[in-house]
Amino acid sequence: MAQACRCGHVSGETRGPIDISFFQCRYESHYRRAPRIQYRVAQRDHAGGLRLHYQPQLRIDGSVYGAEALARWQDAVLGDVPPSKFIPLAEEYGLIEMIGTWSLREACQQISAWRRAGLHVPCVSVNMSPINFQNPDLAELVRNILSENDLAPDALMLEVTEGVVMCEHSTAIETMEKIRQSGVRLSMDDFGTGYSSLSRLADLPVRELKIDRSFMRDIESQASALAITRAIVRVGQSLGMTVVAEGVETDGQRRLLAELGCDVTQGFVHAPALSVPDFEHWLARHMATYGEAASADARQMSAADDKPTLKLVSANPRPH
Ligand SMILES: [Ca+2]
Repeated sequence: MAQACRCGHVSGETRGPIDISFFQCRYESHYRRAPRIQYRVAQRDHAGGLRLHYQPQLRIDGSVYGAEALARWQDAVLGDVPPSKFIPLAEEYGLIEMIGTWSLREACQQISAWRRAGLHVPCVSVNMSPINFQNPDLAELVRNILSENDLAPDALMLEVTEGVVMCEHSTAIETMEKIRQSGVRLSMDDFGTGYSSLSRLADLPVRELKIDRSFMRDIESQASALAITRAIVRVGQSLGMTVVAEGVETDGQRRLLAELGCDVTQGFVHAPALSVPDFEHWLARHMATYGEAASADARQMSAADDKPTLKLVSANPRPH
């Protein structure tokens, strides 16, 4: 059975289009009706296959911090296949490293295209598999992709999960260190549900901490969820990391996270993961609204500044 499951093949390099075909295993009940699962990892204008969608990440003041690139599989026969179904399957068939590399290249091409069009997305986060970090040449690959797209290293963030560092002296840690040295930042994804120790976290070259979405659900109603979230924010702050909360759905959750000192929020409260055209529309709308709000704030501050400052200066002249 295991042999039968490894009948996939990969043709071509990560620069698409790439056709990947593999046969359904009989025990995969999700796809029982499909005699063969076939998907194509293709360039953006190719029919079907993988696409990246982008979910906005906003700082607490409403300015754009970046976006997370999330893979979507739109299959000609099966329709939209959610990542919860195709990622475990891709892991099983040994395709997950290729999806990470493809996402990296696709995201960089997209950032570059946005910048050429005058849309500034400060940073895009790409989800990488622990398997990607077993590749000692990953740092060089990242450098080459950035250079091909004329991007500085701070345009990119690589998200890793706690599983990447299960072995103390693994290739993964050396790869992470090489990536840090190149100036590309690393983010610890889904933090709070795995088993990595805090001392290990402190040793890792990670600049961002993402609080697992599971804590958001109950943050307003359960003292334990709030306490864990507060603790994670403190850990991140103490280690000088940017703390990002994902899965934020309500304004109440967003306000609570702001009070806790969380730096960035991501979730339905702002927008779901959006296709490229939808993300561009969202960004244009947000920039217009945020720009207006920021100008109004500036006008208010300047009006408030004028009177009290003049009074203060005249009432309390300070010695030089
Ligand atoms: Ca992620």
